[in-house]
Amino acid sequence: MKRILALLATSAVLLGAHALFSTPAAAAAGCRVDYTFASQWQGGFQAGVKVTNLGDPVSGWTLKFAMPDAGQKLAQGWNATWSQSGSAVSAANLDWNRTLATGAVADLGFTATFTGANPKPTAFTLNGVACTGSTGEPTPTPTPTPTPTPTPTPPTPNGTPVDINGQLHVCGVNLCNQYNRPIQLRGMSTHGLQWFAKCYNTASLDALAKDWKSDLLRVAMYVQEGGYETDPAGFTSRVNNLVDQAEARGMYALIDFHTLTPGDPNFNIDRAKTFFGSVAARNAGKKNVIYEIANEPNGVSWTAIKNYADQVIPVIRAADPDAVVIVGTRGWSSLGVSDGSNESEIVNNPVNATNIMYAFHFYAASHKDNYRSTVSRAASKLPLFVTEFGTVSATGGGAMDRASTTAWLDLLDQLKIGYANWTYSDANESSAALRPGTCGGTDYSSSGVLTESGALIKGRISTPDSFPTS
Ligand code: IDC
Repeated sequence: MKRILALLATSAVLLGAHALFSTPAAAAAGCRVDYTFASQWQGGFQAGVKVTNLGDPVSGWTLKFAMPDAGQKLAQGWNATWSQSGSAVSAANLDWNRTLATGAVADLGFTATFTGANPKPTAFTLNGVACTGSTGEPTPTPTPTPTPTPTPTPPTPNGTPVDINGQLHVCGVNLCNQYNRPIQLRGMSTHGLQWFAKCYNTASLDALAKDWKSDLLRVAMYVQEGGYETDPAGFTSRVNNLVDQAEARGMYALIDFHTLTPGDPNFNIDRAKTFFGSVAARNAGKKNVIYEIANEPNGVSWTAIKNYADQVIPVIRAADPDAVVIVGTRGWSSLGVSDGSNESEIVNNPVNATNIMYAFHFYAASHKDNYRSTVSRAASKLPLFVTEFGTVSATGGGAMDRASTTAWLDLLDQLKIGYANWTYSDANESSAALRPGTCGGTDYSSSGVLTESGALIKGRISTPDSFPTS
């Protein structure tokens, strides 16, 4: 069902782009392209393409360029409709970014495979006019192995993520630290506590904090499927214990009320009020707690979700007034996209509270360009947090999609959107970061315990944070 809806949404975007060809677009009188290698891996790379319109405003555009090496093949692109024929690549506007005023920028990107050398593309044009200001001009001598743009590593002072950032709050569309500066938190989600409690012990949490350098632990407390509803006091105490474990290691704890089936969070509203009233009172004095009140609403309108949020948030605020609260969104926290909608229903009818963010979830093999373009657009209007994502398909299994995961994480880095990966567990499914059997042992640190997904995500999470301190 999710897949069908996603396909329909994709076709709608493509139809929208087609319709534009009947609208004559003014020719651009000039343009500049800033082309960057965002990252590179064995046989593949990701590039950013920023197009600045230096000419008259346009109401529809196509960017064209040439891949200089026949082995460079576009895998996927975002924020435009991409195609390739031979070495010629074209990227046509989507509906939402069709207009480009003079000086305006379209921020595009793509992933591609390559064999042999990997020089920069050449001959950028916008609506047929050469982008002479381009920094993506042919390099006189193609560099055989370009160095990926290094991530700037500002001097982050010593200390854990919670030491440095302290109590968090929402500032505009960002998450800000105690210095009122935007930060991005990168970390892992537990699997369901009712199934994988043994994966959260001293050794595994030490490895998560020290080796993975995880900024946060999302504590996924299922409500159904053998979760909270079967033992409210027991699950509340397990969650509190993990909040303490995260705090002791300087990690933020994201308390996830993991509703999934039934999809209407109102089904659990009394449980939610009891649970959040209790955990908020108990943890009010801590700086490391973030509340996520509904994992993935589905089969339910935004109005119903908002009604739930408008009732549950005051319960949290009464006990813990300054904590950030994250609200799940329609269509399995897809900002509505998996239901054929988008973020505008939230923008037009936001939750009645401050210091809140909205959840967005993706599974990289299932959710691609149309979801990425929604997030890039929505991120300028709504505070977003990717409280759950997988490198695989939405079933939690199937092949890992490295290119799509890389595209997603680069986008989230660029937008400073925090994220938690599903899952830090040894579940027998490809989304799990640890190989089956790991949680029965004591080694959580060697590379041998990591799955393909775990290795990719650990590589992303363990890079230095950039947390401003003034
Ligand atoms: C999946 C688990 C799987 C478990 C199932 C039970 O990976 O082991 O049997 O839940 O409901 C979500 C949900 C998350 C899912 C995950 C993968 O938030 O609970 O976990 N997923 O399907 N949304 C999209 C994908």
